Amino acid sequence: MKELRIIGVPSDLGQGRRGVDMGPSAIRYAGLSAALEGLGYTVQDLGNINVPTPEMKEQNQNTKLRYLHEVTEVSKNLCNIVSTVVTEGHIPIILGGDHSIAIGSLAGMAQSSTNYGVIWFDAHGDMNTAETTPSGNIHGMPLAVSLGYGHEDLLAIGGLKQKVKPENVVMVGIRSIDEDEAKLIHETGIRCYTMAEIDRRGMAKVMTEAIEIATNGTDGIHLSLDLDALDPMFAPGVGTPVYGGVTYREGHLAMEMLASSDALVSVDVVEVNPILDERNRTAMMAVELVESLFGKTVL
Ligand code: NNH
Ligand code: MN
Ligand code: MN
Ligand code: MN
Repeated sequence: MKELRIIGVPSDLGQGRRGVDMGPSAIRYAGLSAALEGLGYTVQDLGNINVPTPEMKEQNQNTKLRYLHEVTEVSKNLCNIVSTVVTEGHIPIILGGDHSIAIGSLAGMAQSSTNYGVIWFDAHGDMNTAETTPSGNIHGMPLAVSLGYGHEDLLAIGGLKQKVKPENVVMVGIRSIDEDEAKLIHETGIRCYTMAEIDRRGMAKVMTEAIEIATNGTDGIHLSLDLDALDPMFAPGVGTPVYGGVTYREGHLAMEMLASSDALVSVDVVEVNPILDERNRTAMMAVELVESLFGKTVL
């Protein structure tokens, strides 16, 4: 059995609401390591990456992208650590922090192969570029960057421009796309399972297809799990909640099906914001989902 390595990235530089930098602590406090050990895994927590706090920095005025320089540095560090973990044959579990950290995790994965499938579990597309972003927040851009679209500093991380192939990328849980962001989704042709499609066809069919797309000829699946994919009823502690999300059981079913696929190579768990949360329940939800992802069953 592969060993698990936990990496914390306490970054809130990629979005506008403070507190998501405490996500790694909240998820650890909710019992992540013990839960995974309970499933029989050997788990090692590598601690947190060093991330500057916004108070230390003047926001760079030369660019529309907020904290571009700092996000780039954090991403490079994460890229190196993820790459080392994968080269050693382990599965990295990367705890955010806002979703900008996925730039570094996918860059790290790409050091060993540019042939991983990606399942982007999110309310949002995260397919904005410097040209299309309405907010300047880099957490709205990581999937675009990983596909080779966006600011050159972000594309240069890890040395190769395109980290993943569009034909093996799937989005699940989507219900909020910015007007200009939609163009890149169509242009790249990535498969986007909206909530409307999940409602109509059911999570089981959607995940069967999603796993098929992400494993078709690939070396495994990277799951990027944004907790705002879940309905705010089950995950209130996120910076940009959107009604009409994935239910408790739909979320678990998706993770259980991924566990059965036996294809998971790495995972991000992002956007948990303890300041906005209710008694750490979003972090607890995150831990529960990760348990299902790593094979927890009833019997
Ligand atoms: N699309 C918006 C933006 O670019 C919001 C992105 N927010 C997220 N993404 N939480 O997952 O700013
Ligand atoms: Mn700066
Ligand atoms: Mn996201
Ligand atoms: Mn989101």
